[in-house]
Amino acid sequence: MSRCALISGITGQDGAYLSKFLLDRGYKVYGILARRSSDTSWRLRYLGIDQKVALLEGDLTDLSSLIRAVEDSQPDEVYNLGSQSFVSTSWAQPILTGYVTGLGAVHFLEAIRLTNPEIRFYQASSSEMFGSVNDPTQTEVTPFYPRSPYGAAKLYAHWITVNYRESFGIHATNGILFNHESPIRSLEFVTRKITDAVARIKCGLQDKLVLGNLEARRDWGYAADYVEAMWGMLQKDQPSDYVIATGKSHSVREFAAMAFDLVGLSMEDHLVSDPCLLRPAEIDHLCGDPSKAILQLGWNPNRTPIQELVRIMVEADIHRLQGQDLHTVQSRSTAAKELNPHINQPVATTRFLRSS
Ligand code: NDP
Ligand code: GDR
Repeated sequence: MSRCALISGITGQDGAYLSKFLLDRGYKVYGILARRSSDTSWRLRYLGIDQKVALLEGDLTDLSSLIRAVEDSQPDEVYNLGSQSFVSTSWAQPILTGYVTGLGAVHFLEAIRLTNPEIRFYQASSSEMFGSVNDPTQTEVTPFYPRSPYGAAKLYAHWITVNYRESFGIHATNGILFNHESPIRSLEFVTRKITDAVARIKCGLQDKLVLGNLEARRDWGYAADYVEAMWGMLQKDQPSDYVIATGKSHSVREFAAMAFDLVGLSMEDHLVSDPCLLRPAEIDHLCGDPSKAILQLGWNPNRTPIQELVRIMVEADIHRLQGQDLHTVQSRSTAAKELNPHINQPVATTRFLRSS
């Protein structure tokens, strides 16, 4: 009999790639769809799987809807990918971020404990939990020091997952994933903001790319590679926590330079840094050590080098703008954000910076 998975955040970047990965392996895939006033399934269409997944109405802040979703889908595996996932927004909406990104995890764990504790559970933990780091690379035992309401909410979700594993014997696993990107990354995240802008500048539709901190360093990988690790974690007999990363970090400036180089444009002619886009508290440097995942999951961190990732994203954005990829167009609300580079910044930061 085919296995069955239930995914929160199925309309997000990772939810879409994970669904495709599981469908290709013969899984029946259910997703939790939070009610929105407009269509959010463009990523599922992009991957050609919108008709192949079953969507159940629910919300991570509503325990009863999660219990119903678990009862209706009878999953073998639950992947909790749903989240208010934009770090900047977490300063503007810290309480909502706590409810969805933090408490959402315990709601799901309770739904599992009350219905069928045999279900295996994956929690989307994040490198943002490391925050201020002293060591050059971070592992599963590096101490946490989150620097945003988002990081703090993820830390609660992380530890409650460990707690349900130890208290109730649930097969509950944290994947501590470092930044991973793709052509279906939302436009507010820096990599997609860069590749979209570079494509627009190349096509004569835009002149400037306005960013915040150009020196922040991140460990960027390709989302399609990372979902395989999520699945791999739930196939292990014993649950554990795993860092998923490439082991290499680059600055925002270096990422932008690669994108401009690719299309033969000079970054100096187009890139501007605006202090209004700085965060109230920044994480200067993150770089993961995926040794445990390589050893225990057989996961390969080198499948998509960063130059290849940048190429995939820039080419997809140029394709979109040339109208060859109309079915991937994002919702109007997301698209509107790109028009105003300040819209995604926390109000408090902007006020602080303007008055200082
Ligand atoms: P996205 O922002 O692309 O997707 C977030 C998903 O969560 C969307 O499907 C969204 O639904 C859903 N969601 C938001 N609020 C609720 C709610 N109240 N109830 C149910 N669903 C909700 O994130 P990613 O795919 O990039 O990331 C997946 C997970 O991994 C997230 O938890 C993120 O925090 C975490 N993570 C991501 C990393 C990355 O680099 N991408 C790295 C480390 C961790 P809708 O579309 O309707 O808004
Ligand atoms: P991050 O991703 O906060 O790491 O969270 P993001 O792409 O938003 O920022 C990365 C770094 O780039 C700097 N930066 C800018 N960021 C944005 N968004 N816009 C800009 O204009 C800009 N200029 C510079 C930021 O300051 C930061 O240092 C992502 C999310 O997917 C989380 O959900 C996930 O948990 C972590 O990755 C791991």
